[in-house]
Amino acid sequence: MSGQRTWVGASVPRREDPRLLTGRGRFVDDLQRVGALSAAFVRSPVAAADINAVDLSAVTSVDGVRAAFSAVELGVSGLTALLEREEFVPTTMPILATGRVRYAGEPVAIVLADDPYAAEDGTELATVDYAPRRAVTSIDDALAGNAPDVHDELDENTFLAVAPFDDEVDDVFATAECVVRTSMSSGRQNALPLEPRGCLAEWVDRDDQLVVHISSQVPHQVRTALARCLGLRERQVRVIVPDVGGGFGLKCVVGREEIAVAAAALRLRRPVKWIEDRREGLFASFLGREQRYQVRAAFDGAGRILALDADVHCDVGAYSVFPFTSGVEPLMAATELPGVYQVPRYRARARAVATNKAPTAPYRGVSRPQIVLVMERLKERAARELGIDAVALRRRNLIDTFPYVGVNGITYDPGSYRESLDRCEQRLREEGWFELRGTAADRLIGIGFACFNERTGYGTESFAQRKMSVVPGYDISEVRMDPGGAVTVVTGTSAHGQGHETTLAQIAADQLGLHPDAVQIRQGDTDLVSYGWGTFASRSAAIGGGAVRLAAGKLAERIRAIAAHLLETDGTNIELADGWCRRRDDPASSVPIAEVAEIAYLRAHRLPKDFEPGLSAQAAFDVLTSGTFSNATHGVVAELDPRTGQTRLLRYLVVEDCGVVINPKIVDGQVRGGVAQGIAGALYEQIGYDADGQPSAGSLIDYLVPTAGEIPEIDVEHLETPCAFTETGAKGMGEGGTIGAPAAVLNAVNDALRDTGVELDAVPITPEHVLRALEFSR
Ligand code: MCN
Repeated sequence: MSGQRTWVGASVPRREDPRLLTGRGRFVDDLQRVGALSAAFVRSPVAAADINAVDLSAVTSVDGVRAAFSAVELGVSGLTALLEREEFVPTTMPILATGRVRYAGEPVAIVLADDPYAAEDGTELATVDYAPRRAVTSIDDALAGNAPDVHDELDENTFLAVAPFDDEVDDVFATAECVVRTSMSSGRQNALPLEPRGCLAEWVDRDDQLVVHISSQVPHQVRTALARCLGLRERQVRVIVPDVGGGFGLKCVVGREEIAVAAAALRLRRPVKWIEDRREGLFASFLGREQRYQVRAAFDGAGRILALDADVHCDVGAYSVFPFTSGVEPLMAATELPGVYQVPRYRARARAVATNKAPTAPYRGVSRPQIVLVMERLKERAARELGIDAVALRRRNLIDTFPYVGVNGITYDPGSYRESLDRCEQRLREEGWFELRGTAADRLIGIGFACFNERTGYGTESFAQRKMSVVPGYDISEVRMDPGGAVTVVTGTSAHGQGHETTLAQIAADQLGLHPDAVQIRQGDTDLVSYGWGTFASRSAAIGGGAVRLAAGKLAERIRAIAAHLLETDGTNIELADGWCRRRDDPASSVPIAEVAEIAYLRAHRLPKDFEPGLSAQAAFDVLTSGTFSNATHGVVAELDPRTGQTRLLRYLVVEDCGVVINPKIVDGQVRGGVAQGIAGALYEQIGYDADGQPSAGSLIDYLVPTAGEIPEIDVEHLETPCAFTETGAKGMGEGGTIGAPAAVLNAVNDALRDTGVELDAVPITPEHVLRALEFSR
């Protein structure tokens, strides 16, 4: 890539990969401290019970165990996540369960020992006297008249019930030519990052600080929560995020275990480390996705949608998580259901329902995989009833003039909704899949499409509408150049697999006329930047990238001013490129950027008069609109095996548009990873619960994570509609793959089953579901 002058748009190889692929990454568990203790948790074996007594006296008899604390002994208050809405009922998630447990796996006590094995042995000697209660294990269970309360404060086990759009739609349904209904459900999933949760907490006297290394997506939010729970000033807490092996939303909320570990470290004045094991990570961390939709849609005879009426129930588990709360899934679902389609009239009701299961976090895509599933099934069903081609029916309904103000009040910025569908269909046609579908009578082959958008770059205004008590949105970056001309970019975003060390360096390099190798990204440390919101909601390219570009632009101005002084011209006449400052009117008149940097620090007497020494600049960036929407169409060809019921995906095509692509290779990787997670939800992964609330998945033998063997090659094509109001023209895209895949796969499976008269309306689609459908048709 030598000779290249602009870096945004280039497939620069990921700079983080050499260290990660050769075992030189540094994750929390790689960190060692002299005298550190290991933590393990005594967890509730039952889903619902009163705690009569916790006796930890035998625990300390285990060789190597140094201490054990119940909630009372640890004495730390819980986390209360708030939505400032009348419809929201605040509840508290205690750090360790007090008086009552609400899900199997809930932490009741913490054991500290010389090593993790002794700590785990210690947990087995804890005696907890549980008085079991009847567990609430499903949405129906929770809403039944005689249901036990998961929290005393809740009415009908409901954390939040909203009806944000309440159009009078009944008259439309009464007269519409075609009304279709769907009742969709999706299984409970675990985001399952390769690296489980973990932290190392220690008190550092010299800095008067609690230092917590943690596997997290949101270091500053963890700092805020730790300071609040432990009664410290925010300055007294430093949260550092080393390399992270994935988060997928599970690590963008604050875990109670990490707070308990920090409290123990404070109490014992010794470093304490906790690394979650796979078993507790599977069912006792944060889960997601268990939702049910009852939706009807009215269409005219030409297949145009007239009205949408939705009832959404999200099983959010036992607690509201900090800071996003249990409201995040229902609010997202109700607000964004219309998606890429023009919906003139809309009514929605949505609830966050409490059950005796581990709480949910905003898992990649947050409700959008489900709402796309719903909309795309409605389209297929209406097409079938009206005898219209389903792709043509989609085209008739897609938003086609921009900006478009939806019935939900959201302003959709320009995208390539129509073009991505056209291109996706065209390619599958040209490849001959439609003929194969039509003629292969002995093979069950189906084709499925899903059109969707992904709202990204949520700024302060969008989050404020949710009415969270802490409001994410903007981000901050500082760019510094050292006396040798090398650049450090500090950012409030916090990558955990997305490759920001590469892409943010590309953005800064372009502003400064440098090679990206001259730019080092520093992130994930609350002492580096005053506040930052971390990485979630596909915000980092759009918002974090905006702050980096602005800060690098300010720094470039300073460099230009010094160079102009040295070259006896004014700043506007100076161009920064290839590591040089050149006069535009006389390119032979130039000075290396490195020399400017040296002067800024080491020979400041050569600076312009009254010029502040040093080279650094800071900027914040925010998006003050509804956000920016990337979009895509997924096209899938599926084949069902009539003997085993297995679904095999023969072809997977993504035509996507995320505005200006900063790094095509990284975007492709993000799309492919996302699609794999979407296929996992469509065909394989689910945590079930028995009537007592015991989770079915205790290991990866029961929780079916697809391997490379089950994931087809994923072909990605890019369209590019630049965003008008992000600094880089980029829209976010980190969740899109996951959002489109379940709907595209379900549509393909239903298409393959088209002659059976059976339609599947739940994910995951198991071989049993497929066999039952085939059985039904015989
Ligand atoms: N990018 C780009 N051009 C664009 C848009 C994005 O080159 N037009 C690049 C970005 O610079 C960044 C990556 O693509 O390197 C993703 O960018 P973005 O869409 O801004 O998303 P975030 O970086 O904010 O990542 C969050 C998103 C979410 S919400 C989840 S969940 C998720 C995901 O990203 N979890 C992940 N991708 C993941 N990837 C990995 N490996 N691990 C996770 O836990």
